Amino acid sequence: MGKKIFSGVQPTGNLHLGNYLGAIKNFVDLNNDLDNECVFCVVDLHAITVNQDPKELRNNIRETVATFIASGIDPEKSIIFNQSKVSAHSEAAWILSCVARMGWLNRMTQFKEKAGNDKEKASVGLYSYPVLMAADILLYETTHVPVGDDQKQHLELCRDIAQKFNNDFKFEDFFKVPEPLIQKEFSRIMSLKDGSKKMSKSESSDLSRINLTDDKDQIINKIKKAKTDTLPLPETVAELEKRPEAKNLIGIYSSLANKNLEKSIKEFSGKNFSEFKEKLSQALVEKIIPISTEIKKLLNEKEYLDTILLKGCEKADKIASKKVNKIHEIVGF
Ligand code: AQP
Repeated sequence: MGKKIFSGVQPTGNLHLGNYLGAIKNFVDLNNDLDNECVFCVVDLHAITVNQDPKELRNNIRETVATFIASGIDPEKSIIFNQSKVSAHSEAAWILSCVARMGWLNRMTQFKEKAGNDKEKASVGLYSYPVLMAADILLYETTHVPVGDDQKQHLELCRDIAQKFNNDFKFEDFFKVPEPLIQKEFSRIMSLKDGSKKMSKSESSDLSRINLTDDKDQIINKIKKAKTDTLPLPETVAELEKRPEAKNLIGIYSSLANKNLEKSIKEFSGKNFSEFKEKLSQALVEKIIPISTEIKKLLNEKEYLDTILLKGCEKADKIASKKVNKIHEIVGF
């Protein structure tokens, strides 16, 4: 039987290699399986949990759609839409926020990381973000959620919320309890400047990430400047444990080449980083340049992108509004 897939990407600009290898690449494979029903959401409501410039946000919404399509998601096969235009998401999020417990949210590490030392000044939305994420997923009878490793905890919370709602209202299986689809290897791509930090859009240095809109020279330059250590490449996987930057770069190479770490290590063991980096740049250019060229082309076709969103919103709204109406009945509205 096919899977019902839901996942989202925030339109916060600078979509990067981590987003691609951790999530979007997986979306494409799931989209290509004819048995699956996929919904891919541009989560603009999530984006405004931190300040956004309205004009940039509008452009970033289109850029996210363009990235989905340029990466290989077929808008005829999968639903692509933006969250703010399907009001069931906000409605369900409110109801589910009355089911979720403060204690559960207090444990979310992403809030702690993003709010930093000044939690008092973080938006309430940033705190309750995982409840909205649960609503997104649960509205579509989702069976599987493809995400990067950083979203694992939010997905566990979503499962807890679904189960508590089903229990509280004595409605077994009303919400399907979704399974995470997190790749076993390479599910967390790290910064090119610091192997202990996640590659991220909000990192101030552009040299820390490969953007999906980077050109060939930018990619080559970023890989040249990527942090490494002074040792030659290792001979075993175990040796990588204490070498986070080397592990990350070999991981990126392996993921692009669809190889496991062991195979890549065999290919490069004992060689120096400059030789490896050349091969890595080549693999990146081969993968990223066709995507970045297509993104740039699609960004000139605003009407086409807007039509995809409009059609996607109509399809998504049909599914989500039906589910939210049932939620109303169940809670007694
Ligand atoms: N470094 C990463 N490695 C693997 N997967 C990643 N994802 C994000 N970063 C990595 C996955 O990409 C999907 C979309 O993420 P998002 O854009 O909605 O939000 P995010 O996880 O907050 O992305 P960033 O880049 O880390 O943004 P900032 O800098 O704003 O915090 C998700 O499935 C995510 O797991």
